[in-house]
Amino acid sequence: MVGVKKKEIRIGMVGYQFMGKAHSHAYRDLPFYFDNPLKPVLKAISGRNEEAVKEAQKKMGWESYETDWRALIKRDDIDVIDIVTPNHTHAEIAIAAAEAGKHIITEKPLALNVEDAKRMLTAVRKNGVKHMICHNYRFVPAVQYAKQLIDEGRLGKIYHYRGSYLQDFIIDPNFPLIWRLQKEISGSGALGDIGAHSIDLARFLIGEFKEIVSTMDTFIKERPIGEMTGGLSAKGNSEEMGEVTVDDATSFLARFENGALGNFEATRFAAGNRNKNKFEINGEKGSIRWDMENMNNLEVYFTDDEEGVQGFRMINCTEEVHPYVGAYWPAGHIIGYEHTFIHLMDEFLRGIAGDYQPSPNFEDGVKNQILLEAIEQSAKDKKWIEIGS
Ligand code: SOE
Repeated sequence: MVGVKKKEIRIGMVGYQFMGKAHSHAYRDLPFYFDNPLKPVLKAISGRNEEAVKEAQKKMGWESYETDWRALIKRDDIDVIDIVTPNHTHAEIAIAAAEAGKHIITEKPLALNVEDAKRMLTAVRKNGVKHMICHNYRFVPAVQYAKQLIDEGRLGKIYHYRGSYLQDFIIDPNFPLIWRLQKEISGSGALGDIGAHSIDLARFLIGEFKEIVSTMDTFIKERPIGEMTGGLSAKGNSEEMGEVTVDDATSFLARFENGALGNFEATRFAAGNRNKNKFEINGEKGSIRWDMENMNNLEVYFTDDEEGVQGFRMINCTEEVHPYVGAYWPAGHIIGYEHTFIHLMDEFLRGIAGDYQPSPNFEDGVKNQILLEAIEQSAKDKKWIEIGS
């Protein structure tokens, strides 16, 4: 309603690099496109390097900064803590934020291991705060539309799920040993960084995993010690070498609770594939496929299409009927990567305002982490593993 001032929700963000930029942009653009009951206020950003955090504060439009996340959490002018730091810090920050009564949104994977992930879930439940994990690809309009088609039964019984996430940013052996390649900071490699997204998409689209078997490898075992950035374009700056302690590539097979068979691949060694996150789902009445590199399009095939004109057809998911896109441009005017974060934040703030728990949340994060751990274990033991809850 014109003239009615919206209730503000005050955000405090820990971290400010790649994901910090994506989240900051989402909070800023959200009110421009969506009529969310809450108006995000970029209250404070935190980081240990004062120069860098000050620079980020100015550039991304935050009101103030802190150099210690503990100080951020103590502030009573902050309602939400947004965690965009490397993975090994998620648990400590999230648990402290929950205990301080803040709502929490964190980057994926939830933690380094299942034990920490479960402690995080316990903390948010005990303190009654809302929580979310940033599996942003769920919020691509074409992916949301695929989910609608599947839920309406347009594919019938599901037989196959094929999910792959292919990147190539570390294929050069001189690419440095960034934190994403160190197990004690990242938990795992391609598996937890990008395979986690494929796992989340599969769970979102067709349901829970029943069992898995996997194999993984580290092709380049040592790399130059680099800058401590997560940057996908980091440069080596030393003769000194350090050990890569995570997987470069992981493949796994799965069976789902609904009887479908799954085939998954996560790799950072697929030359030419910059960010190819894709899936194909085959059911008794048709198939659906999607690829992040053409994120607005969904390809569908239905067995009951007329003979002679059967074949995959491409839907450009930019029409009013497609989720989220009506808020932007006329049909055919596409949206991009950054918009997935706007949709995710919109859902998060609606959950806080409407007092419901949005998804994907820490419960999804724990289920994802159980799979990540099982996949690593299976590769070690060379055996199928049942997925518990
Ligand atoms: C790097 O591999 C990365 O930024 C991931 O960390 C993100 O989760 C993925 O969306 C894009 O690639």
